[in-house]
Amino acid sequence: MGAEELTAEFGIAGILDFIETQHGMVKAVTSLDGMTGELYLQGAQVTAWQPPDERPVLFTSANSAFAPERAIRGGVPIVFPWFGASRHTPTAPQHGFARTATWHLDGVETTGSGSLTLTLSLDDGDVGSPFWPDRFRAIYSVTFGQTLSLRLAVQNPAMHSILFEDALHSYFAISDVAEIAISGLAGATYIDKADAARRKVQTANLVTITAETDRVYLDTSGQCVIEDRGWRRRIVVGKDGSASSVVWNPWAEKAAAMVDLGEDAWRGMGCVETGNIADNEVRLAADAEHQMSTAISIAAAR
Ligand code: TA6
Repeated sequence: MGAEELTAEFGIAGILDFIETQHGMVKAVTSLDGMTGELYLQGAQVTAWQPPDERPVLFTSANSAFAPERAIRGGVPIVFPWFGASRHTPTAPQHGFARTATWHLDGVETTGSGSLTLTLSLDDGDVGSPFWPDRFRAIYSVTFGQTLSLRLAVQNPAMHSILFEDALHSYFAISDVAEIAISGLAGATYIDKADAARRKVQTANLVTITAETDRVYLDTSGQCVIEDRGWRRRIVVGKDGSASSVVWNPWAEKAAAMVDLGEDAWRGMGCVETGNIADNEVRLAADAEHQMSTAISIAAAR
């Protein structure tokens, strides 16, 4: 469906509109009680969310491709059905196909408390991936409000179980990478992808970033908090149905090689992701549903 048809069917005057970008991509733009947000149909990717009287919470690169079937650099990409490189098919696209597929918008709902929920879906018939033979149906609900709530449900219509990884690969806007500390991961074991995937334990109470950081924390179901001293705010990342958390910043050298990121942009972004990865991959029984969600909110600095 094009932007005009979507606006006709789902648009809400002054609250929700659909726009076609110069690259032919369709996005939803919302504004409600001072809160603003944005979501692309490609990847069902939230690319902006800003509560009233607050700085933008999500980071989206100005150098991102924003072109059909190219991953958007920033916001909240949906990683499914594999995280990183596929263990089965090295030629398969990094982080799966969900983030470059076009999702269907199935419903829009406003609630009395100043929030707007969009419900989107994707199934195997939409992607026909040569890299993943299984049937699935994914349903994603996005609630823009004082809190940004994201819930991914994956259904298995097959007669046998399926195995997959998933993640909500959130990019947060920060004052400076040197000014943040992340709590909620103390004591957890992590796979250090910046150090030959060695397994280590998070001994320090807070995670700070002083070099390329790419860690998959395992068996951790608690919330994370990004304490940003520079902007004197805390980004609270609550979650459910997720046993893994990922912390990522490419740092200078890797960032310089990423055309869709740009020279110094890496200083102003930090990924704290919610997922089920590696040892925590999901085995979903026949006819069953898996749900994973994250709720992102802003709190004042302590
Ligand atoms: O979540 C961290 C990570 O897996 C890193 O290894 C890095 O590759 C990042 O994702 C970005 O991946 P992308 O495919 O979007 O360039």
